[in-house]
Parts: sequence; structure tokens; C-alpha cells
Amino acid sequence: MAPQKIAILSVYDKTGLLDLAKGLINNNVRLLASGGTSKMIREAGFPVEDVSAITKAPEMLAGRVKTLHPAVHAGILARNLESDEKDLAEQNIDKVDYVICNLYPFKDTVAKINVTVPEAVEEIDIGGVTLIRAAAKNHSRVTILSDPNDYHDFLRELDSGEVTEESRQQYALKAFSHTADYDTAISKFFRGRYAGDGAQQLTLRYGTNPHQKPASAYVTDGSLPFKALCGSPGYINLLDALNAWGLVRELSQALGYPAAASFKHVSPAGAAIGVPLNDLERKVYMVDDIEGLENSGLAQAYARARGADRMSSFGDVIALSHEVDLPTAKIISREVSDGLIAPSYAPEALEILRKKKGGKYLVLQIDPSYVPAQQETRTVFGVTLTQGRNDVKISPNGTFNSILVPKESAPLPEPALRDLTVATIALKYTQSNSVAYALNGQIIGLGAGQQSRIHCTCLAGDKADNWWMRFHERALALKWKKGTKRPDKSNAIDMLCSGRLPESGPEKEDFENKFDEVPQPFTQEERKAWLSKLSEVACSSDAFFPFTDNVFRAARSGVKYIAAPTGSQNDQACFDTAAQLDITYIEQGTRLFHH
Ligand code: 93A
Repeated sequence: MAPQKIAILSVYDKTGLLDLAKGLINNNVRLLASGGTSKMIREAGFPVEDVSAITKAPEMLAGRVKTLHPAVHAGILARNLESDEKDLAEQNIDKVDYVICNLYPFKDTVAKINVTVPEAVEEIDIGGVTLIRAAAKNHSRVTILSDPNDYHDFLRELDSGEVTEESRQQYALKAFSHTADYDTAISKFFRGRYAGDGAQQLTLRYGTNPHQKPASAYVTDGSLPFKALCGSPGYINLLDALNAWGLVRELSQALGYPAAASFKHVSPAGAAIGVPLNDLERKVYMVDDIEGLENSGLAQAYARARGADRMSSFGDVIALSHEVDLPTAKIISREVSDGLIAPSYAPEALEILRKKKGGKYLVLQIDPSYVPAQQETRTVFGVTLTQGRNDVKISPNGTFNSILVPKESAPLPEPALRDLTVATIALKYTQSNSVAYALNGQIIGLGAGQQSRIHCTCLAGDKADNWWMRFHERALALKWKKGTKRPDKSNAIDMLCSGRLPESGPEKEDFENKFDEVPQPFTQEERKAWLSKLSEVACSSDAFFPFTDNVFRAARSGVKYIAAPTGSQNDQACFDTAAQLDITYIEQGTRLFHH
């Protein structure tokens, strides 16, 4: 006769326990249970033995040791092997067939306000986790029920004969997830108590919006790769800073220059390398009075990044690839900005930055040797998504080798390669869809986060046009009223250059109040004539151009080089259009969506 089957029951949540016990007994299963569980079953009138009947040891340490015993765990873990059977026989231990266990409510306990560490510690289940894990490990023979919702289906199967292998697998999977989730809650609690704010985790004031609390940033292994030297980061600050850091690190490595990026809402408003600025550029970027600028590649990179689209950069988070020096700090100190991330800071630069925003300016120091894990994970609407990190390398010499148009093409000139690299690396860190235009080692127009590609191409093109209009002699000779602030100047220049000057009313008055001598709007002819001088622009797209309209629009903003993935039904038409417009079309083989 087959030996009587054995179940071990040890549950904190006793929902459905008596129905389960009844069902097991009806199937002639012997019940062994820990203290409270066995008491409830016994009081309901069902036959049950205490676990101590097989351990021959009482529960001890006020319940800290209840089921932790070789008689229990060898019984669960034994396989149908001769050697295992022999070991059991020598110790007079019976095999266990069913384990029913759920754990102390650690999560509920630590969710209580003002919970103490000793209170939390008492809720760390040891024996239950061991029961669950052992049974789940040996699921080829043992059934593990860790969820009362499964009792009903389990009993139905048992009544009809035996629990199938597939069911045991599903129960084991649930059990492994249950203990993993339990351990995550424990490590999270202790990270909050013991890691020290800023070392392995950082409490954030709130998430994306003020009502999204609590919020934090943490790593599970080692330390956070950055520390705050001043101020405290918010959730969006970190999204910006960490994306921007990735961008400048890659840009600087690819081109061998210091690099800078100016981020807003997790996309770059500008990104650049430290190509020396000419006098006009210094003026347009409002840095012509910065001492030592010409000797700092980093300061020139940030002047370019911030100067590309001053409107969008208002309140930016900045990333800088190299140690922050005095000229760079001086530029930053007088702009409206939320924060900065860089590998290190010269003492005199840090002193200036620490004074910004009444001492609340965010200054983050990143460990430049930090390499993120290969796999990245996030949750959306409660669902965990995981993917390999986008670690494809964009480089001037490796990425743009396949020239599709013109057929008989010479190698790309250095500046074109440089600017295609800047545009393409910027896109890799820009919310998709995205298209970027670059010139002189900097982004001059970037269209981010549009659902339609042509809208990206238009947005980026309009921004590039606006950028170029700022170099028009009339835009350079504006007569400002004394005391006009930098952001107000940037706004007025943007209105003038983009051609959206107010025609009447208080808005017009507001605009005119900023000037001693009110500038006239640009005429169509002036605009056309000046824009026709914009040339040699490089344009990159994060995915293929689906229609020729993108090529036509790019051409209108001086684009001479396009790099984009191929794969559209209209590829050939796009190449032909480029050929007609004297544009070099390069295959950039990797789609670079970013979200
Ligand atoms: O403190 S424990 O980790 N020590 C143990 O040996 C042990 N074995 C089972 N807690 C232990 N359990 C847990 O007790 C179970 O996970 C279950 O949550 C609870 C059931 O206790 P009782 O049967 O006394 O109500």
C-alpha cells in the first residue's frame, strides 16, 4: 500500500484554511501544522498534528523557530532517488508531499507610520520562506500552495486523482515570485534605514508631480553613481541629469572634445562639443563678456548647447563631460537653470555654483567610471518592462560609411562627419520621434517627441531657421532698454526671429517696452535672403524617413547631409529627392528610438 501523503501547513493568512484542511483529510492526507495553524484546524474538529510530532522539538524563541528542522526540510527536499530514500530511512523521516504556507505580513507592518526597526525585524519570516523555497525547489515532486486563492483548484485536482506536473510548476512559479517580492520589500525597508540618504538610495521630495509620493532613487548593488554637492534632486532632475550625462560622455568620447548638453523634460534643448566660438557666436550666445572663455573648451561647449535654443533651455539641467572650470561656472551662474551634473568641479567654480539659487542650485557629481547594467527595467501601469541597454556606439568613423547618394561620392568632409555624429548621438538620448540638425559641432535645431516624423523635421527645421535668423545683422544690433533681463531678451529675440511678433494690443506693448528702438519685423524677402545663406547643415533622424517631404523640408534649412536608417517603402524616392537637391544621403544603420 502506498504510504499516506503528508501536508505541512503553516499560514499567517488563514483564509480558506478550514476548507483546505477538510479537503486534504477527505483525500486521506496526514496534516502537520505549526502552532496557530494547527490550533485553528484542531478547534474546528479536524485531525491535525503539531509539527513537533516529527521534529521532536518544541517551537521555541517565542515562535522564531517553528518549522526549521531537518525532519521537515529533508522530508520536503527529498527526491525519488535511492540515495535520498536511504538517507530518510536512516533518520526515520517521511516524505512531505504538500506544503501550504504564506508569510508574516512584512509589507503591511512597514507601511505603518513610525514603525520601528525591532517591529519590522519581528515580521521577517524565516521558516516560512524556507518552507516555500524548499517545496518550490522540489516542485517536480512537491506541491507548494502560497496563495489561498489556489486552494479551490488544488482540491478539485486532488479529488480527481493527483496534482498535475503543470499545476505544480505554476504553483512553484508563484511561490518563487512570492519570496522574491518579500525579499525586495525587506531590502527596500533596510535600504531606507541603513544605507544613509545619498549612498545607496536617495529620498526625493516627490515624483513627476507633487502628489506622486513617496519617491526615491536607488541602486540595489553598490552605491549610487552620483552625489549631490549642493541642492537636492527631484525626480525629473534625475531623469534629465542621467540621460544628459550619457549623452555628453558619449559625445566627448566619440569626438575627443569637451561636450555639454542642456536638457529639458528628458530631451536635449541643445548639445555641443567645444569647437572654438567666433565673435558673432559669442554675441548671439550672450557670452561675449566671459573672461577666459577662449581657453575653455568646456565653456564654449556649454555656450553652444545653451545658445542653440535659449527659449527651450530656460530652467535646464546641464551635463558637462569634463571638470567644471571658472568660465563655465560663470556662464551658468547668470542663466536660469535647475541643476548640473559633471565628473568634478574646480574649487573656484564650485564656490560660484553653490551660491546660485540662494544655495539651492543642484550640483551633482557623477562617477565617470560608472557603467550602467546591461539590462534595464522599468514599470508602466504596474507592468515591468525590461530590455538590453542601448549601448550601440556612434562614431564619426564607424557609423557613416555607407553613402547612398550621390553614387560617385567623395569621402565626407571632417566637419560633416563631426556634425552628423553630434546630431546622431543627441538623438540617441532624445524622446522619439526625433530629428536633429547640427552645424559647427552643435545642435542648431531639434524636434523631439513628435508622433509624426515630418513634424519632427519641421520643428527641428524651424528651430534651425530661428537660430540662423539670430545671426542676422538686425538681430545683432538690437537696442535694448536698460535693465531688460536675459530671459526677456531671449524671448523677444525669439519672437522677432521666428516671425511671431504681436501686431497690436498689450502683447505688442509688452514687446516694444523692452527696446529703446523698436525693431521692425523681418520682411519675407529679408528672411528668404538670409535663410538662403544657411548651408552645410547635417541632419540626422532616429528612424527612416517615410516620405520625401522630410527631405524637401530639410533642404529648406541648408541641409547638405542626411543620415538616417533605411527600410521605408519610399527609400528610393527619398534618395532621388536628395540627389535632386544636392544632398548627400548616408545610411545610418541603427534605429535610435528612445523613451
Ligand atoms: O519565525 S519564523 O520565521 N520561524 C519558523 O520556523 C517558521 N515556520 C513557519 N516563522 C515561521 N513560520 C511562519 O509562521 C509561517 O510562514 C506562517 O506565516 C506563520 C504561521 O504561524 P502559526 O501557524 O503559528 O500561525
